[in-house]
Amino acid sequence: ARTVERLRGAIDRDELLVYYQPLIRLADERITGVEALIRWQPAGERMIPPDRFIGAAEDSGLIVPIGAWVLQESCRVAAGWHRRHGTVVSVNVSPRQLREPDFGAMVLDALRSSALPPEALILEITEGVLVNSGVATEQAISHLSMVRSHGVRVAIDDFGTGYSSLAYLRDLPIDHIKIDRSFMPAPGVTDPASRNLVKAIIDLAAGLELSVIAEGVETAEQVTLLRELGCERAQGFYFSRPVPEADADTLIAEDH
Ligand code: G
Ligand code: G
Ligand code: MN
Ligand code: NA
Repeated sequence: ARTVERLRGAIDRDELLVYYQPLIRLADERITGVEALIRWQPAGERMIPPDRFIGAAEDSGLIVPIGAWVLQESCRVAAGWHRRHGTVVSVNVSPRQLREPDFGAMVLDALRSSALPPEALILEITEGVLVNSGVATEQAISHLSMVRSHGVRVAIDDFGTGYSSLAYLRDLPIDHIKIDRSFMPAPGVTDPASRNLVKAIIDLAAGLELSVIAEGVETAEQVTLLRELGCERAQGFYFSRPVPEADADTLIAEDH
């Protein structure tokens, strides 16, 4: 309850900020985009990571204005990077946001006011949003289909951690899958099963014409494996942690 009270004022007090983690094309290890990741920096206190407040923001509904702010802010920042370097931006969307009737209008508004082309925006959703049956699911699908018709791309985040049904990958409005970091073989682990699991996901995606982003890449061995298996893009501490806007700006500029 205290978290919700404090979070309520956080936007007005300018305590929220967005960090950016580079998305790397494995073929040449260049930065092709960034994932926007929210942070909360209350004055004079330690920074609060999203795990500590996203849950409360969802339960209280505050994720709706907060999510709109993250989208506005990251589209604004990414528009400059896109103009200069052609990079894209990937933004996390909570299930709660997709229950808002004006979700699609909110997205198009963020694009218009930032002048970021729709093709340069990826929305990340978790698979649960699309596979439970019911009104909320249908509404989410219709929102995503609408923004997709304007050119926005949709990614399944944390792929492989949720549901067993795979039919949705074929039937639903999706462009990318992000392989959850729990699938990356741990350092020193060379058993065929771990490798084959990653391979199976990459091959499945290829068969459905979905592009793959591997998450949580921390070692050179993982990079080599992913490249061998034909994975297109990756992100993780091996390349860069999520960093403040100014640092991301430097990373992108130095790379292009
Ligand atoms: O940034 P970090 O790696 O600590 O993120 C932890 C979790 O918080 C991740 O699951 C991420 O998807 C989620 N998260 C980060 N930023 C946002 C955001 O802007 N909106 C939503 N809904 N989730 C976010
Ligand atoms: O759920 P989502 O994919 O949005 O979560 C992103 C989260 O993963 C962020 O909290 C980010 O800091 C974290 N992350 C990014 N790269 C790595 C990595 O290489 N290793 C680990 N352990 N976490 C990572
Ligand atoms: Mn994500
Ligand atoms: Na993820």
